[in-house]
Amino acid sequence: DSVESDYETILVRREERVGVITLNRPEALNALNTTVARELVAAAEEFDRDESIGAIVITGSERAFAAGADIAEMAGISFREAHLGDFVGGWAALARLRTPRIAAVSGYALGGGCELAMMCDLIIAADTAKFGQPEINLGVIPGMGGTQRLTRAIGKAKAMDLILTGRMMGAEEAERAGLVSRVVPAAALLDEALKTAAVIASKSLPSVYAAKEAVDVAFETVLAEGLRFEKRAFYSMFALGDQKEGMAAFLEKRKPDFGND
Ligand code: CO8
Repeated sequence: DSVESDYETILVRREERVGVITLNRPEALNALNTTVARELVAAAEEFDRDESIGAIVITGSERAFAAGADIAEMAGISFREAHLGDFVGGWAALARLRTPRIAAVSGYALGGGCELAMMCDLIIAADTAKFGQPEINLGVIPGMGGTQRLTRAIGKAKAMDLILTGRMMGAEEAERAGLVSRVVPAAALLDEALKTAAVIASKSLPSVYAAKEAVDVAFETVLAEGLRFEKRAFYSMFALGDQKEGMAAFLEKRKPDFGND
């Protein structure tokens, strides 16, 4: 473990090939203000540029992953300021990073918190996790992908239910609905997330990037385009030393030694 930098609202460390970012505004249940946005995106971008990092874990506290955008910061914003200032626009950079991200969610993941979790590639939830898009209760709607990513993740029926009522959904329901990859006891959450991240980080980096990109295309486009993209990406893997090594290792009944090239 080593602390990488001094941030005000997040803690950043690395565990071998895994970068760990912990939201750290306990006084506001990790509400996402502009400082959190700037710091979290900067830390994640730094990990993304670092070839020795193969996966990123984003987590919060036991009580809250993040209880949403910071309502105190947002309350007074005018339409003009929102529109011209694009105050949630900076978050999009996070979703574009190549490095796989795991959200390790305990407690509340509401509004922007749920949206942040959905910007990750996998969500691992503690049995205490509560997901929701309660923006409707504040007289607004989700603004950081909630209406789009939640609908694609869990379908129209459940997305409408959650977004129109603002109710919370527990970890079990979230797993059944397909939002969450795994549910584990709260005490085991970080360990499970770190182990999963380490498994991903042990694979060939170029294959992981290609696999993630291809799944993302399925999420973002129509089937025909996705299949075309997948085939191109698949064929391109045969230019890699790691493809030769991975297949040779299988045929020789040994473990592959990937060189990430
Ligand atoms: N913003 C600012 N402060 C918050 C937030 C928040 N979203 N959530 C909690 N807090 C603060 C509380 O004000 C309180 O502060 P204080 O102790 O100074 O009064 C402290 O955190 C603890 O919270 P509570 O006392 O309310 O704790 P409870 O256990 O009683 O309740 C809840 C927990 C149910 C999570 C409750 O705090 C709550 O409902 N929070 C708001 C949830 C919400 O509405 N989130 C959606 C916000 S809108 C949004 O996310 C829009 C997204 C679009 C753009 C995203 C950009 C990032």
